[in-house]
Amino acid sequence: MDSRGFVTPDHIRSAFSAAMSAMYRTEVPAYGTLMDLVASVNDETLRSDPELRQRLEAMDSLDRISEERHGAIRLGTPAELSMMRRVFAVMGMVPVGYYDLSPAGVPVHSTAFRPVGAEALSRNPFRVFTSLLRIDLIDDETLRAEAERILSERRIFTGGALALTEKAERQAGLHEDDADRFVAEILETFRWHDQACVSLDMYNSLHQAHRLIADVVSFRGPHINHLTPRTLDIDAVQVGMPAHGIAPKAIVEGPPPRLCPILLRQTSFKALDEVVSFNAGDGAWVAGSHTARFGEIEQRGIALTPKGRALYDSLLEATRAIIRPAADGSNAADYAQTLSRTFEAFPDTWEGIRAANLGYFRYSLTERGRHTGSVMADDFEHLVAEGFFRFDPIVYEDFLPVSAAGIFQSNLGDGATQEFVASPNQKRFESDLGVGVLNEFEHYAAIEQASIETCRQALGGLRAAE
Ligand code: OOG
Ligand code: NI
Repeated sequence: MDSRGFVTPDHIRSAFSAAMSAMYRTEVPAYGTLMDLVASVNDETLRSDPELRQRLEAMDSLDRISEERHGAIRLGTPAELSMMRRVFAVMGMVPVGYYDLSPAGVPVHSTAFRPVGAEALSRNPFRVFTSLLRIDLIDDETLRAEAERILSERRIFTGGALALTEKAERQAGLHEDDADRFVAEILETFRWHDQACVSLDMYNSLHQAHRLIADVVSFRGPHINHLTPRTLDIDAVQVGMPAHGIAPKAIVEGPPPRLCPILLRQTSFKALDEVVSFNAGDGAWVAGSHTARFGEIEQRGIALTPKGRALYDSLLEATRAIIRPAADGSNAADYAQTLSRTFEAFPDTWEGIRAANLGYFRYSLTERGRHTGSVMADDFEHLVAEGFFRFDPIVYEDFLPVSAAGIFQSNLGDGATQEFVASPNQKRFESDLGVGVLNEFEHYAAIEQASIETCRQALGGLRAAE
């Protein structure tokens, strides 16, 4: 609580993340099973790897892991996107990064709403991958106009949600009782609706244009479509899923298993076939089904510099030039082997990654550094080499477009890959959003730089590093 009696945005975000998790557990029971599996794998991993535990403790991030998750929603209109931006701002979440999924055959573009800054992230790093439908990619003009009309008529926020968001903006904060009501009202937007707002015929037409278009346009709100806990050992969870009655997708997206994890590895289980009733007019409904909601897990590694990211992208591309993962899993073992072999070109020690300037680190004083007085005439690298500083990897907090496309596709059905004309549209996305998105690299660089500054001050008049 601050001096005016307002709760912090971090507090509201944590409450919202917990409320979403509780809701999704009742809506999608397999999510609860997955949470339990992840918790036991994480416990086991920490027990058998004291060095990992120590590093997470040093980074102040051990506590956040069991609470950590991301979700995803798909919005239909610019107005929904800009209102969602205001809602997330109340929880200390801002748009970071731009992802154009259209080259991968998914008619959306996206950003991730998340906290920034080391302190907020260590309190609760909850993020929401938020997509906006590219309605302009519907070829059929009549269908496009109809989809636009349907979307323009829906209201995805409750009156209470709008009023409390305005109040939070006006007062620059919320008191605890308002914050509780805010969380409850916003939860409504993310809830599943088993009654579609369109007829079965309309649903089928939208579905034919693209399954994702049907998912966005046919419902009253942008139901949360997955919630993803963070695991410390994704391969163990992937292997453990079938024994718990959950069928994982064929391959783990992202980099191969490594001693020093980089970026993000993800896997999901297939979307559920859910009973939905469609509006047949005059108060009548007909039964049908829809697949949208699924489960996902992820393992997060170090955030890469632009140089590291370029190396990651080129190695992933090189792998996929040799072998493309088939949706049915028939070449999964070959793919995993090729991926591991190709990624041998990426250094796999923290020092190697640091020396090649491939990743971001947070620096702190070692015992030795703490017990040394002022060090005047030495440079930063020398002091690192001398053991005055330790360096720990900064966790990657964002997403990967190729992985995201793989996750979308595995849940859209295997035949759903379609070609769209690629046209990066970041400017339009930002104008729909109402603000520019933050650049993820600048943000990690700032955290690294701030940690170096802190070390430098602690050591007295240490000369600036080149
Ligand atoms: C979002 C898919 C992307 C991830 O983790 O990369 C995503 C969606 O299916 O709406 O969540
Ligand atoms: Ni996801």
